Amino acid sequence: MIKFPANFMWGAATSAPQSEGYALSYGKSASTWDQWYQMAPEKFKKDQGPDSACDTYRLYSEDVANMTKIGMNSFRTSIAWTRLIPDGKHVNQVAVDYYRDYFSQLKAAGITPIINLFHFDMPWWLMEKGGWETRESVDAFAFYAKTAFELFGDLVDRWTTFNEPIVHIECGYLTGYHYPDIVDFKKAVQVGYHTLMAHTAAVAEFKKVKPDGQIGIILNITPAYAKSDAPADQVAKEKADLLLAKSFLDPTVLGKIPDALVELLAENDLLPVIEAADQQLIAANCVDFVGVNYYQPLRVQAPENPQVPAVTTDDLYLPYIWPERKINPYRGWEIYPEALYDVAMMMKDQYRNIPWYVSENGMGVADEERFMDDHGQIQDDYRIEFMTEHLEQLHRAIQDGSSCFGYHTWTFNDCWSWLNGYQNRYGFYRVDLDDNAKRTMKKSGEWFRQLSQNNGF
Ligand code: BGP
Repeated sequence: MIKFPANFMWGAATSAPQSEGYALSYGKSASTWDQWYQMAPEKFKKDQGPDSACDTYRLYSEDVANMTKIGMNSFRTSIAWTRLIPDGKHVNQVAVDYYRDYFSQLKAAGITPIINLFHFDMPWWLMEKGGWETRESVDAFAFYAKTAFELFGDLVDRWTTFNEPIVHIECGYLTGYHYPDIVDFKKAVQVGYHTLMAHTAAVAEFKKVKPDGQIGIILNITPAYAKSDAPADQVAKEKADLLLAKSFLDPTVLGKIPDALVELLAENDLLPVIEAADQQLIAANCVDFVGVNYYQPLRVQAPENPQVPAVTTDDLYLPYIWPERKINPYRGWEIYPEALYDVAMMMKDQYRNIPWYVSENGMGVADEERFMDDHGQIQDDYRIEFMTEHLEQLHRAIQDGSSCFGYHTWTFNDCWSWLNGYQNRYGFYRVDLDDNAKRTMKKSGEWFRQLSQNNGF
């Protein structure tokens, strides 16, 4: 029997833009996603835009009841910046009422809310001024954060600032899956830096408004694995670790941007514009906890003829496909639970054993209706196996001293996922878009209830 520590958090995560729907209703203004969808709907799988999110705005009470049914004791979602402060200045009371009722219902059901502030949903009014490219974004985010802490701080004790900052940086400015869909390494680094400073400013506000609360950040983390022991592959691994993991872990947990990262950026003419007081602010505003999103490992090899200065990350490290890998055939991602052990031990050994939790882990499946039985239930044994294997590794790391306090899956209801629309299903509940967003529990929901009731398996 595998038992997890007392008070372990069992739950799931989603985000406002992926679950709420009503993207331009009830006073909400457009985010980059809402605007991009208006401009280029063909980019979105099956033309499914943010309005196809799974209707939580209307169905949140039912969702809270469904969370209870599968034994969740905690849940992460986000606030939509564009719903709460549509013009960046004035609070939308309709949004305040909605979020207050939602968070109150969670608490009344014994489900601890973890509330995140930014899940890739940049307000369009700010994007028009440059989004995270401008320093103005730092102050705008700090104002939003302070407002949210003041409005909901009595209901929510645990907060996070950003979900996967590396993703909006990479996808927006290097690989083209998020707006503004450009390739510009220098801008990517500046966007990353302003994101870090926006996070820092939000933590500073939090310490003033809610000194008794807990503030963290959600990072997609895996230690990079090099193709070989050859020095060039090892250097590629170090560069990937610096850019993708240490860039946010070091300043947010240890209070300092690593010197080696500064050197790497300088060598490639990528240093961002900074302000004199920034380092002091970073040092004074470390997080209380970290959320780690983990899906698949990062495997890298040395690039063959890299350009200097680097034009894209391909000049620093290249993806490597491990021939022996086990793959999720329904999403194409490698399955490697051992990386969760490695990341857990990295948190222990390199990040002062800070309290952390798995804030996303899950298995995406395309065309999941093929696994529906005669009673209309999805028989997702593959997902149960995936999670069990990851939990075994997590448990091993906790036995070895890593301070992990919870496991949240991605996700609770099947939800809308950016350009991928509804292609990859992850939920414990199937959402039927043709039947008024009807929720039906999958087999994994029943499994999760047992898991949480037994605090193990
Ligand atoms: C994570 C994001 C989520 C969600 C998930 C699944 O990185 O935090 O927002 O999108 O990935 O992604 P996909 O639907 O592309 O498989």
